[in-house]
Amino acid sequence: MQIGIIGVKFTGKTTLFNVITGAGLPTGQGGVDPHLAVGRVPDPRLDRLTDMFHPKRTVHATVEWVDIPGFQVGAAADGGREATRFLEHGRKVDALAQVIRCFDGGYGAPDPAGELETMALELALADLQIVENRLERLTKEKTRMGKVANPLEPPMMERFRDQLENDRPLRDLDLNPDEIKLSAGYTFLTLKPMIVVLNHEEGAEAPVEVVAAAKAAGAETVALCARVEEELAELDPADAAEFLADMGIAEPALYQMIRASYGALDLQSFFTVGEDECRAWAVRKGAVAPVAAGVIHSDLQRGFIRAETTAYDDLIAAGSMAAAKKANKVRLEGKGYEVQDGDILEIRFSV
Ligand SMILES: Nc1nc2c(ncn2[C@@H]2O[C@H](COP(=O)(O)OP(=O)(O)OP(=O)(O)O)[C@@H](O)[C@H]2O)c(=O)[nH]1
Ligand SMILES: [Mg+2]
Repeated sequence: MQIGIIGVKFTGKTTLFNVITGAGLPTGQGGVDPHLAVGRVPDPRLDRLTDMFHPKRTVHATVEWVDIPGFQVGAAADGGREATRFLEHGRKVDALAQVIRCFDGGYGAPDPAGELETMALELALADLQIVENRLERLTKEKTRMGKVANPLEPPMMERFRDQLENDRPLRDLDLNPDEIKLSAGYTFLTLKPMIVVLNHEEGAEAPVEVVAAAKAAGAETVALCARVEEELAELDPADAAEFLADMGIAEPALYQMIRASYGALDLQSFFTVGEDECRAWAVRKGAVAPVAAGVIHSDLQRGFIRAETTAYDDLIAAGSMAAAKKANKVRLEGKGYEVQDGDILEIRFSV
């Protein structure tokens, strides 16, 4: 699962990408190639479990991030190639995180509302192009064959066209399961989950009207200061904790961005615990226990018998696994069990 970081040039995309992944790319100089790196998903619950079990190692869930080169507003000077390039990379990812510059930083007066609007327009135009091409082909198909292969498709595409022409993203439409399946093959950009990251100056706040506009377009929003996040990441954990305590905040704002992205990918975490390892694993929301077992190892899915399951809150309330068992908080779940966020699983299997 991949999250693409997109946006206008010089908004702090690479700065954030570096903090999330530790990639150490140079900032402030753009570039034309996308970069991919893995980032850990911070989770205070995993820290709690580590305190409880004192394992030899703690392993976080991860997702992949793609730092997509920024595009220049009015990219016509470049024959539009720059805009096209960024759209191509954007199509390949599962969710988009748009970084918006709310700081000056020597790049001129920020225009967060403008950036949000420009991006929405670029994405919608790209989708509209696909929809119009498809409608044209469907018309030809109808003329030639007397009918189209899938009668659901023309009305769906017409609905998509209306939506995009009204400057609304496709993610805003209520699609039925058939339409979801049908539209999946087209990699529509405005159908992808979107997180809007308002990158502001230290101590400043995100402009409320931009937050509202992003939310109205079905995006989640996170406000942070990439510079501060960068400094925080460089501190050792004790100093970072003190810094956060001084500011009166529980965790870096970046964590919210990562978790919002994780949620946008429709992922949740379950845990495995023990003396050797405490680990968070990413699995799709709604996944059944054998699928979760398969994330750990394919043998565990193949030979799945039962999942010994404890809710995270129950374990914490009980204080130890033994106490949770005594309190009847450890359940045996079968193949049809839908794993819940925070479940602690021990898979029983036989191959
Ligand atoms: N003042 C200030 N500067 C920042 C902040 N975040 C990033 N910058 C600076 O802005 C410049 C551009 O940052 P990058 O992270 O390279 O921006 P980018 O979005 O990756 O740029 P492109 O890849 O060219 O599109 C760098 O010099 C950063 O140090 C911030 O929160 N405040
Ligand atoms: Mg960059």
